[in-house]
Amino acid sequence: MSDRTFLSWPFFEPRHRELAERLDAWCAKNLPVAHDDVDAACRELVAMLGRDGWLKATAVDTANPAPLDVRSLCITRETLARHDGLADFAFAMQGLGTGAISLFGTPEQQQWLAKTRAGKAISAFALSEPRSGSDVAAMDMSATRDGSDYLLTGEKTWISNGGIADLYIVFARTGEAPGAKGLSAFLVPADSAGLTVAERLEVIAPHPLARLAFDKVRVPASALIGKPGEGFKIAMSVLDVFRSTVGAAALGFARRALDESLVRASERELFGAPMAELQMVQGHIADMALDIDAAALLIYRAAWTKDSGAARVTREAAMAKLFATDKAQEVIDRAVQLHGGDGVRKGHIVESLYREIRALRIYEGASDVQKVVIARQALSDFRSR
Ligand code: COS
Repeated sequence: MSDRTFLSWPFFEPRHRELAERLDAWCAKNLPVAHDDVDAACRELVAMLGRDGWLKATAVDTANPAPLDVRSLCITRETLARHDGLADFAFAMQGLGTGAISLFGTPEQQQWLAKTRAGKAISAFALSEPRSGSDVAAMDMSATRDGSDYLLTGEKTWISNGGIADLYIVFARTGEAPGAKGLSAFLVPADSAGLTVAERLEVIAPHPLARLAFDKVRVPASALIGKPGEGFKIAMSVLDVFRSTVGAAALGFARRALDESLVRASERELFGAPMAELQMVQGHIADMALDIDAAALLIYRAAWTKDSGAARVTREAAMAKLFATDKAQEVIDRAVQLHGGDGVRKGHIVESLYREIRALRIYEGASDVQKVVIARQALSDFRSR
């Protein structure tokens, strides 16, 4: 059983504590699922999570609209990640993939949300391109007007759920202005003519990932999310909500690594006593526990700030993601060390955590980008004093 004391922190309401307990029990019963075929596993996970109501937090309920609750998103990701990284992935992408519709969609566009919240449609967020990852404003993909339609042409890559999604939120250059002010967001159904999976991408912790090609993909003007030229701000606003949740997933991986290490240190004998008696082992455990609590404080500070009505939490979310993902990598590395040979043995939970954590320091804004975001804000706050 993981440390649950953080749930009594003042960031939470009783409903969050109840969510954590109920979901943990559900996970213990239903996870992990087999990962041999990641596409099938993700489809199964989305269906299971939707059937049992866990996807409701990922998108707004159009019948009863309320802002996305970032604390619920974080608690859910942390809990799922602790049990099964692919379950966390399946949950998270339903939110990231529909975030632009939840925040800026028309009532017609928001009709998709009933399906994604029920696990009956899979969504994806298509921002990165072969020549534009961290530098979003450098994107090449174009959307040109053709009568009352738009034609989308170009490539998107590193698209999670690419190949299994039913809908893609696609960012493209509409050219109202150079750079960041000339991008727009579109809702593109996966069965649109001219949209193909150009390549499936294999990574160290397998999950559905693809490069997509758009060859004059025609969408009606009603597919435009927000106004022309608002795409960059839409993308950043979605990331403001979901970046803290990436930190929460990392926190779940780190907690699992600590839990496994506590068992190992207590049960494994070394030099005639349990490993836990050795001060060098205690040093690892202390650092792990400290990093986990510090990460949790930053994550739930960011989530609580957003839920309390802050218009932007760019700095808080960047800090939470940066610290939690970088520190989770260190925590998991310590867990590998404490597990000795077992820690690098294929199929061991600690070995899979070691592979799972790495991408979180890259996607949704690499650690380096988070530093840029934090520094820019600190400098701008200083200059406006
Ligand atoms: N919310 C709302 N608006 C935002 C915003 C946010 N979080 N961040 C920036 N903006 C606005 C800015 O205020 C600016 O508008 P004004 O000129 O009207 O003030 C505009 O957007 C451009 O911002 P900026 O000048 O900071 O843009 P840059 O091109 O310098 O990009 C970084 C900044 C690098 C921070 C951005 O491109 C980024 O986050 N990159 C990482 C992208 C990422 O996460 N990729 C992974 C894809 S998902 S796997």
